[in-house]
Amino acid sequence: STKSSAAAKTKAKTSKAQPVATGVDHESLASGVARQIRYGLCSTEKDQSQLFDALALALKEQMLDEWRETRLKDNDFKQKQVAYLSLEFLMGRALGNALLNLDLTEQGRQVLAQYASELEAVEEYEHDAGLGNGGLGRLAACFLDSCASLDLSVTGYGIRYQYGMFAQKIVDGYQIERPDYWLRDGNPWEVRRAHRTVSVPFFGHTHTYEDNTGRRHHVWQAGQTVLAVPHDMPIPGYRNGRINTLRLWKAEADDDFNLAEFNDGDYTESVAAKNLAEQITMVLYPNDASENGKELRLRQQYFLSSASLQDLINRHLDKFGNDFSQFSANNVIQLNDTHPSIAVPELMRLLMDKHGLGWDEAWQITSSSVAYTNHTLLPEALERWSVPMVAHMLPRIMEIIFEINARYLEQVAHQWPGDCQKLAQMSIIEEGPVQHIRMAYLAIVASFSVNGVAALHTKLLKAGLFNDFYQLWPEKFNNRTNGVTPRRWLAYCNTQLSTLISKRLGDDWVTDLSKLAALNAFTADHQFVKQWAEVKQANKQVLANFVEQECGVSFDAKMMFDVQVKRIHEYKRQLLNIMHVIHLYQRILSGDTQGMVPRCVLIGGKAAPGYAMAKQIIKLINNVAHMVNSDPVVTPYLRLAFLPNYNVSAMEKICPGTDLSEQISTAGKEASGTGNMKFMMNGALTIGTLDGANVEMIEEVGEENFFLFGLKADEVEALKPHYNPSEIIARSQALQGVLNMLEGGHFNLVEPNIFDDIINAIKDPNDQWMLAADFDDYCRAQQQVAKTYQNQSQWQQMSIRNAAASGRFSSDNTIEGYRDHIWMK
Ligand code: GPQ
Repeated sequence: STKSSAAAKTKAKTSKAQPVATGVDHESLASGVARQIRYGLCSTEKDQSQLFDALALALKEQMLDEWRETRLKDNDFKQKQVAYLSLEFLMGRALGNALLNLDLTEQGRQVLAQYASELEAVEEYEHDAGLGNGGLGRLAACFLDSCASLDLSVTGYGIRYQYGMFAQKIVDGYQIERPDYWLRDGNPWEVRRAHRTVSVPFFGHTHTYEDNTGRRHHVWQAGQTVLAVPHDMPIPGYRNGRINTLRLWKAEADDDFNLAEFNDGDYTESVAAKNLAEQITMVLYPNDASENGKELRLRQQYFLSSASLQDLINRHLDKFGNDFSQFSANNVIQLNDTHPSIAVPELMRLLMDKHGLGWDEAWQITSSSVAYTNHTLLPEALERWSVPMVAHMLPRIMEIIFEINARYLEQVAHQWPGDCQKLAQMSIIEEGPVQHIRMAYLAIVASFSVNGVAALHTKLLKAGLFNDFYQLWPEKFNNRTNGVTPRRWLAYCNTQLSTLISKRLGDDWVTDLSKLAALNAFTADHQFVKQWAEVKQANKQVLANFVEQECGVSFDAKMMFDVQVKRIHEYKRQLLNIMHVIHLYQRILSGDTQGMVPRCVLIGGKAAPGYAMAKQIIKLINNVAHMVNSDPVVTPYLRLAFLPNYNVSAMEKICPGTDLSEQISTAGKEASGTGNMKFMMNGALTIGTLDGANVEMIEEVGEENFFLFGLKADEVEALKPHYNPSEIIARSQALQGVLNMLEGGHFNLVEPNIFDDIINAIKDPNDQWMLAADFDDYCRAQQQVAKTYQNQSQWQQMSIRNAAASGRFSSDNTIEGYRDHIWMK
């Protein structure tokens, strides 16, 4: 029946993103900026921050007509509507990207020139929208750009955190967290759309009654309701006239919020208590790939899920009234990890309790609308919510989860008759002193699609973590290898390389990155190779200036730039990197500089505030940097900097100027990685393990153009039971040298013992990350890097081959996969 809908039949066009003439009026940007300065800001001043606001406001104004037209068109449901639900959207800055996508960069420059300003200077006044932790949040942002550019009707639904990812300061080598009040100067891009406000229930109790026809009704008498007010951000497609929406919900108190509780109390106190409602969207939890079980986090998740689903349903009602027969043909809800998976029982609740559907009909709709993306195999990241907590905060939701579980376990019992262990093992409810809800299981049970984010990751999900489910429902599982948007991560952030590429290939590559493969034809063209090297050199100088400014460390653009930027996590092994730096340092001190290439090592990333080991690693990097950089014997060969406050706009300066990209996670632990792709696109070579999307990067570029080292995922698992680091240390001079130096307190003479946990971790037979096991092979691969770098013509050719092979990692390609195999299937 659902097959007959218009949306099901009218698939999105399957062509590549195609630039078309847009309705944007290029002439009026100048007058728009002038008017914004005069009437929008009521300003006479033309300082740079005012110019940023005026230009952003004028640009938003330019987008409004197409934004409205896009919305009106989509409200017709001719194309299936996708709701991308995510607790994180790591957008970074919007100005340069909007100018690029609207083809207004030149006009923008010219307008600013009239005010004696430069675009690059004005851009620095925009606060990063840091509404995410790392890869998962940035992936959502890249996806929004690709969806709009592919002319897909996809709405991002997220939370308008007032405080985004914390700002990281480094004081005496230690990480200090500072609040990121990114909205202090206002947000020129957003449009508050109060008329689409919805109300989200919390607490209270449920009761049931039968009406005179004998039908049972469930009523959730909420103890508290919170308003969700949409704040929309425009997502312009690349020169195609589509402006999609990122809808961010802000929590606000409704007029009788908490009034009941304060009935006998003070009027002013009860009004003041409205603050409690607003807490829900106050701050982003800064944990990357680890859950912390906080009640406020669950409130955020339910708030986002309920508000977004109500919004979807309201749009549906506007068009189809109370007829839900075509809902799942017209809508798909993509869950970005389990963070919004409470949407499953919430959709059931809304359909049954609010719109009168029966269980079977509601379940049919839910289980054919929801799709789930998993982003990690790490057990500490798998969300589990305590049953008593959910029962208290969301009583009706808890009832529905129990019912989903009961019905689903019948299916399990049918598949594995008499197997009680299977039932316990696969139950959505985990038994124990306190029952917990396994959110990943809930998501899998309710989803028509479950996908991993790289081929190896999906394979490991099917073979390990979700094997039981794979046996039950093999058809649900699929892989969608991650990608990054070539607009921000090449066309925008690396103007010089983009220009060089476009001179040879034309500019089709911006919407079809596979076109970069044609660069392979120029690896023997001396003129081209020389220009390629000159662009890298210029970008290295820009990066060196940035490092000098942010870290006070002088990087010499003639040295090799070796970079690892990502969240600090043990599995990502920044510690392995620093052990290699210490090894080089020792070699230099002992006069063994044979075959060494002068290198500048840059490491950046934030540690979750409660992650002690990650914080210790930051301190070690800073202390090693201090010793390395202050020794004139060492600095001609080696320099080291820790970059504070790594974020999206920092990466825009870093990836164009990097020679060597470090992707050195313990094999089997990094689901995909996406920084690896940004570096590759910009012509960096990679040193890495056979992990995540590295596997597919090697497939594309060839092992001879990649510095591969270390244990494979299956070897890591096989070694685990008899891993014996002391044996490995006894056989490795290099490793002994590093450990001796650490144990001798060389880097912490005035702070004894602060690195003891790190030293013990390396020697621990239970070290999951197997640092000692991979150390020697890592050093060998690093020597190969040095040798290759000394042959600059070979290095530059490899660099070109890497960029040429990066086409597969455009998020356009990834989104075409989601479109054809999940959303429009
Ligand atoms: N990832 Cl579960 C995050 O950034 N945060 C998370 O909470 C989880 C995963 C990352 C993952 O570690 C990377 O390997 C992926 O490339 C990225 O998600 C996007 O899929």
